[in-house]
Amino acid sequence: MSVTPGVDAPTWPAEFAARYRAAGHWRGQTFGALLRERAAEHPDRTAVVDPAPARRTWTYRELDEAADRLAAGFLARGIGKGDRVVVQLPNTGEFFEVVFALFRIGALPVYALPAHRDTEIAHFCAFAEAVAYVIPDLHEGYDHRELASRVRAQAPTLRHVLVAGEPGAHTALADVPREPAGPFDGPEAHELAFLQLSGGTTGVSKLIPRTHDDYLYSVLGSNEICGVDEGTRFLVALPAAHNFPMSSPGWLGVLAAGGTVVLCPRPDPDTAFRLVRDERVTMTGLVPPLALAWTEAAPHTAYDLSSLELVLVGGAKYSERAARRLEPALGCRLMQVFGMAEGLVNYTRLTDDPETVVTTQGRPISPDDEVRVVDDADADVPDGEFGHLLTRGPYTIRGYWRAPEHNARAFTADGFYRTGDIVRRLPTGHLVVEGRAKDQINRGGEKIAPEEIENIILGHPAVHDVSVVSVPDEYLGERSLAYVILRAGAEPLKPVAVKRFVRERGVAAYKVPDLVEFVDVFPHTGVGKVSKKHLRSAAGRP
Ligand code: OOB
Repeated sequence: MSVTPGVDAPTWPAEFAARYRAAGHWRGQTFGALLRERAAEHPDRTAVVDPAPARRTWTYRELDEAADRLAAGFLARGIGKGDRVVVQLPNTGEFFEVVFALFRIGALPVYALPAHRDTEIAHFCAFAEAVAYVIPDLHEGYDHRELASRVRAQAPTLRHVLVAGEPGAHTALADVPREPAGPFDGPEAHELAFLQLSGGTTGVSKLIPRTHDDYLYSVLGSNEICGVDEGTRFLVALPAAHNFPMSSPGWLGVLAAGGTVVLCPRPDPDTAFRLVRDERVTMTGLVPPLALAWTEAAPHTAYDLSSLELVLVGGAKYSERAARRLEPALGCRLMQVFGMAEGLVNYTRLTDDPETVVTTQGRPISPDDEVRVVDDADADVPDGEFGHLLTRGPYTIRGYWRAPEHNARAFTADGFYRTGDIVRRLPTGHLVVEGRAKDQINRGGEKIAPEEIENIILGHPAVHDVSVVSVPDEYLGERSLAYVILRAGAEPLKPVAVKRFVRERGVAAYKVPDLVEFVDVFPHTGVGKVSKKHLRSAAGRP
């Protein structure tokens, strides 16, 4: 199932592509070629450490060869260029073998998170017309093989379910033939590398098509900003499939620089601190609630954290108060990162003064990132004033995968992405994130589209109407609250029954409403729509 450029995935107009190539941003290198290059330069250096349950390592040569052999095995199974493969693996070494094998043959990983369940996986398989789905056997006590059996029954394009571990009714990843790689028709750097998930504001999440060229540019730019080199030992504390730990500077940045990726099975301070000590970790990326947990635990830990040099914090707003505490507690530098899977990534810089690092969310990677801050009528506002952030540039997509109608709203006519974030730009170019215009909940970095959860709750026979909003939370930043209006004459429900109903529909646990309240009416806006602003303020949020 091939990909038609410009149709399945909108691309950059020719004059922009030519400009980004001429500037040297797009280098014409694929991820597969990059790994090959590093393996040739230093075959015996450690690329990946998977510490759990028994410590396993991959040298650059081993990872390169494993990717080649698995690539050949995928081809032998009929998985080829342009095919979509939903990859739902936790932070394990197999994740790297699988994604690099797919990159090499030009098949596109669709990055699911380990938390995703039936609703999300079925959607990814159907929408991407996936031919294969790669899972662990059990993860955190959950049997992904059963999930795969249910999804497979309703996904006509899905030909393979590959299991890292005991396969059950499916095929073991280990049984995919590991043939010596022959010559094959790999991707070109301007072609798609993978489909990333959007945080989403609509009932179902959109897929984000990223090319080798555009993505590598952001990754190598991130390496420069973060000082990543062959001595970097990066802890992947967040799920490896997420854009932040993949590219900011993330595992791809570290592998591009010849450093070492250390996988963290769980990001709690106890697990992570032990790994920092044992593996002499120098760098990691965290969402704000984790950064806070690490900050609070560090002064009391018995583990030696002195190898840590830099912690990046992003994915959600990091409060200034929490930011001020990180460096003294962890004994390392802090960098804030404000990024999005659609493209634009901002970092504070190692050369910024300490106030800028704790009070801003950084400035863009590239001089060719175009940033506009505009009012409701798309007119630019002066620096220092609040406005909607629009952006266009060498690594920001021009449209979502197969979503022309949504693209017409999410992008301006001249190709700027409407981020949905409300920011202020300082004269230095640094951005301060002040809020959000998009209908989304950011639960400690995990994004929830209220509409998706509202649609599920509306399926309950006792429910007349529902509105899901965010409420402030000291630890997570935001939590979700479902306001529910029951049908006249319906049996009263308990909040827990609504939560159970959502959970049983099979969605990621972080999307189950934290709170449920029953009301008689919603406040409405002038045009008769439910006013989320009023609901949020009723819940104590301005
Ligand atoms: C990262 O990517 P996504 O795609 O999960 O979410 C993007 C959205 C942004 O539009 C913004 O609303 C929010 O997440 N966000 C932040 C933030 N970083 C992301 N809001 C406030 N402060 C921040 N520092 O979350 C992502 C991708 C790459 C690197 C880092 C984060």
